Amino acid sequence: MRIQAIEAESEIRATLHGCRELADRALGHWLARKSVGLPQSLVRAVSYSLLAPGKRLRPTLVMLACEAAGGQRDLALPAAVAVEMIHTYSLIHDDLPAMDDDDLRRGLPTCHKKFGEALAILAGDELLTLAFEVLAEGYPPAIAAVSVGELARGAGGSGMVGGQVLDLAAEGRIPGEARPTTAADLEAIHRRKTGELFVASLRLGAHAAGAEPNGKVLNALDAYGRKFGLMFQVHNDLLDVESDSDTAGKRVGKDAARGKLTYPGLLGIDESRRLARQLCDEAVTSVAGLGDAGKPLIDLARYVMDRKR
Ligand code: GRG
Repeated sequence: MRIQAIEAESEIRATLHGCRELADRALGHWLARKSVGLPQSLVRAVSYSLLAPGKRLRPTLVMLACEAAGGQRDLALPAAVAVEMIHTYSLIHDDLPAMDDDDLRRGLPTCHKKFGEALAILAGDELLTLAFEVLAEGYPPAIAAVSVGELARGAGGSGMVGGQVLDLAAEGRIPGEARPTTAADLEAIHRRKTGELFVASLRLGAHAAGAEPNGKVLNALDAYGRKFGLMFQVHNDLLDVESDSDTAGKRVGKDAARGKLTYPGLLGIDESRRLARQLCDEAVTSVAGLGDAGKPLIDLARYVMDRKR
């Protein structure tokens, strides 16, 4: 059993490395292709944040979902790039003084610390817009149209942006919005704020492979994405309590300092760890029916549970 776990970990490390390399190359390619004629300051700010050393977890999910649906990794690349652009825009905007006010991201000064607030806002806007352009140019029209809808749902008010509003409301910072306080509220915040973009990543990968709408693969990926997203967030809250900023590559301990609604704050550390393990098991069960094609997703969920940043 122990040997199997060690083998699974070394396999997923190799898979993550391969996906990260592919994603980085594709990001560089699309950035170069779409930067011609743009103001150089904008290109510098966008490149700085997008090419900073992120884990490329969402692009990896796009690629693994594409393979789980029977496609080749290459097919997933435009969608992988688009999702990473949306994710990076959200990090740039989240770090702004009006939001989470952070000065360290991916081990580097945040975009607004380096380039000023106005250009950081515009770099985020550019990434948000460019993501959809990449989908439109990267796929045949039918797949592009479905993909644009998926990404908009994951990123917009029903997903990430809506979740961010509720997250700020929990800190009492959105006038007129009820203040979320319970564990159910917290789950609803994270389902939107981080979960929906994970679900969209998986669905985009399946569409790139030409998966049947509402078929077995898409349903399994949806269930996996929901559990994976929540597990990721519970674990993220734990890292904020338990890690240090050198290891995490960002400021830690800030959630409690700001009185944020978090899993360790609501449930305690031990119960949060138990919940993260349970969600991991449920994510694994969701894709067990996909056979060998789903194995990298299983190994990824277990690996992410052990991450330190
Ligand atoms: C500003 C519209 C808007 C949304 C912001 C996702 C988000 C909403 C804010 C990020 C704040 C945060 C730290 C959330 C916790 C989960 C999370 C998204 C962590 C960062 O993702 P990783 O760990 O980062 O995948 P890397 O840098 O590896 O890509």
